[in-house]
Amino acid sequence: LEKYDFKSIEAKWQKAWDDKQAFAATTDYTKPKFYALVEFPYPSGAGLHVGHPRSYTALDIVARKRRMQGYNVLYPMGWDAFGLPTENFAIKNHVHPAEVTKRNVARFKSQLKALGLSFDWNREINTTDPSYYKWTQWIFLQLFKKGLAYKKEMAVNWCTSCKCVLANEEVVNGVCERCGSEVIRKDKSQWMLKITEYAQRLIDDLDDVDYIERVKTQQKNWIGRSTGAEVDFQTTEGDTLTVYTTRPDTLFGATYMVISPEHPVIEKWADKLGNIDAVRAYREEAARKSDFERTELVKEKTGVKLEGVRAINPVNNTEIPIFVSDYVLMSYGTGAIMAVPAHDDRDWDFAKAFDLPIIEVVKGGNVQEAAFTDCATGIMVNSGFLNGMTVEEAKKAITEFLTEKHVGHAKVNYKLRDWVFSRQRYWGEPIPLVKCEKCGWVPVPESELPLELPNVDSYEPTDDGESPLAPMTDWVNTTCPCCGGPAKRETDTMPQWAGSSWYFLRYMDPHNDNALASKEALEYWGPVDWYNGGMEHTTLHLLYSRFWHKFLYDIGVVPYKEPYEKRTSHGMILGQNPHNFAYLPEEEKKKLLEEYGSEEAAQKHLAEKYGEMANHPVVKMSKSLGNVVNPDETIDEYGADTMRLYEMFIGDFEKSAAWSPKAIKGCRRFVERIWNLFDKVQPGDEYSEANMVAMHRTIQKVSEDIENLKMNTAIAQMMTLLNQLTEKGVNRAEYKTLLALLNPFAPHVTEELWQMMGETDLLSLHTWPSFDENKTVESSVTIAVQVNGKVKGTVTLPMDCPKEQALEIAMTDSKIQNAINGKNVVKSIVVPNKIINFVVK
Ligand code: ANZ
Ligand code: ZN
Repeated sequence: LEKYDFKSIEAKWQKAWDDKQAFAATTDYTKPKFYALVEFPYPSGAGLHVGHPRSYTALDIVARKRRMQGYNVLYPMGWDAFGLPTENFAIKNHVHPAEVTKRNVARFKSQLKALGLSFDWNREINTTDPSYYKWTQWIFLQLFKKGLAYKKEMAVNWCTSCKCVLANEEVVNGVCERCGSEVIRKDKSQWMLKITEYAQRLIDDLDDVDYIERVKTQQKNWIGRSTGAEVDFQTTEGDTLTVYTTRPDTLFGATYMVISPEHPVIEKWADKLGNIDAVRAYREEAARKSDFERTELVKEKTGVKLEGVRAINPVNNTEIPIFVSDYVLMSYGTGAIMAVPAHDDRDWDFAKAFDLPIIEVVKGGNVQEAAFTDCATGIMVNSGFLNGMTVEEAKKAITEFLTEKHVGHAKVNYKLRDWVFSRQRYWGEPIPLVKCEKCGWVPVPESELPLELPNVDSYEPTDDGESPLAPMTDWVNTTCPCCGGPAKRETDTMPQWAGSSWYFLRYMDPHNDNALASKEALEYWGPVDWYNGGMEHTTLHLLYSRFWHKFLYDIGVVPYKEPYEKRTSHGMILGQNPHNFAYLPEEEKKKLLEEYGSEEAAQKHLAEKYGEMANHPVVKMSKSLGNVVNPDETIDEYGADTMRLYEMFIGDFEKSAAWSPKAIKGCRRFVERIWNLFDKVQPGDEYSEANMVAMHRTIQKVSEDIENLKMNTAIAQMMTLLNQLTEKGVNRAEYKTLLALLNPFAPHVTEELWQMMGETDLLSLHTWPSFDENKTVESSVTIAVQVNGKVKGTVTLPMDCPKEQALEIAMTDSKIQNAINGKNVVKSIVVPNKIINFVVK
């Protein structure tokens, strides 16, 4: 046997698969299909991260298994390549973003190929390709034509450094998700997509798909459906102010009202307010804060009372003061609330700060000490006709009362906001609309799509926040497709999320010029059977793409309501923290122990030196910590098969796990032991009696574990089998089955050994091994038989043999008969599958 030379083996089989088009999905639409999908990467300048292959390898294993099971498998890959980092790199280095993208894609592609992933590269797509974004633009135009894209002047999140509008989801803890700079509010006219129109269906249809539970929960919480009532409050000015409340039952406890600083009624009442200047000043201050800051629970409550106007509580006609405060957002509900300090934390804080009355309306707490919010099962008090009712009863009764009196009605609200769909940046899909003075916004004719991005000299956004396309007057000035008059092109581009909102459809028919995909392809391949991706996309990409897909379903483009049948999610791969005691070099550890006496004291010192983060043994990989693992180096040193095995063996798939340079060596030894076993293989076309159960059990376990993404326990089972075959001997049938089971995990070395066994077909396309449930357990067991506590012989019984039968068989054994020797059996004890004891006198 030659030495295991992974480099030549891996190169050889990657080429063979390519040459034979082994992983190309066919257009034979009569075969059963399987569509496996992983999130296509953003081709960043950093290249592949060791986190990427975790998801890609897991579904590669599923895809490979399905091929071996006879399915027509689609497992595609592409590039989500528009976006800020590329553009920022282009600005800094004066290269065209398209050029940067090309380089990054080439690097990513060679890295993915080196991993032996069974992607169908014939179907590679790139969102920045005009032949691709032609259809992204086409979908946008359909949304526009159905009234689901609209332009709106609104306060948006503005990143002071990127000079760019950000979606709410791109603002994390008040700073820009990408660059960490401060985010402020700014009024801008934006294209918006009405995802809110689909809010209820996006919740309801989760019942029809097989997503892991935490994905469903996160989507539901993000959409944030709440039920309550809208209540009209008369004011002493004559205007009514409508509030949204989830607790109409607490109406008798409303002791003041709060409106958002942006509420339009303020300017309407400007002349009548005694303190309009103070109110305006407060509004300006609020404008500088993000929604996150404004609604933070712990924040000190601020506000201004409107002088000269009061509201009237419709249940008891009491006059209550109206405040302006930034904790009420204009973008939710009606932008006005009835404040019930006894039962709401923020209202309670505010009431304490402004010395306002707190009236208990649900019994059970001490509302002068703290808001009693956990009161769903309480009984109403101080509430007129609601007294004595439960909260649930009171909600119903008050809503009926308000409806009858025409001062309110039941109302459902959603937290979900419409999707801010324009960016003032260059590297994105141009929005295919023109503005005509006479006709308004007019779509670019579909025959003129794609509307290509023009070349510009500078990609930098302008200081006033306009897109870099805005100064390109040649391109901007055009004629109206409607009336032929002068018109201007929209210069904003689409956000990064656009291209990924439908990419899974394009893979089904990637070269189609006449449609985003043919009806037959959509019908056959859809929906995606299994989609794996990161939890961080749950409320962004995953929700956006469900929305687009539902829209495409509504206009008859796709035949299914939901894009993905099944969704799973992987945990992150983390790095070891070089500032944590556990991962210091040994001499360093020794030195610190001597100096500080104990490990705890040494760790305390490390935390003082490097900050609190030093206390976490595993952390996100980062350049600054120097713990980034380079996949190229790992493949170079150990080979792709070992890398793949390690990525799967690292821990439970859905949990985060730390990369360990030591543990990867164990996977490499496993591959070498499989290799070395080749020399020991004996002839034999059937499993030997000695290995029968182990073989069937392993096939069963590996088959089932793959379906549950329990790749680590599948590998452990194959390791156990390898031990047994090494010990008890291995024949040809057994070795071949082991190679087939291992093939999806370590495809190169198993192809090579398969060929060395004299097989001529590709193992990757060979049949997946089958098992017999009955043979997965030992069928018989040999146990000791005692007479009066002394072992007198053994019997072989069927597994789990019933007691009566076990005794009968034991009694027929001549040694036992001799031992009993005609005496009386006074008692017989059977411990199933273990031992039999006869007590005789
Ligand atoms: C009275 C009340 C009493 C409330 C009580 C709560 C508890 P969710 O569940 O998130 O929908 N609210 C309404 N509009 C708001 C806005 N624009 N900005 C800030 N807060 C607003 O929350 C709805 C509750 O949040 C509403 O019910 C309202 O306060 C507040 F014991 O009304 B509640
Ligand atoms: Zn016109």
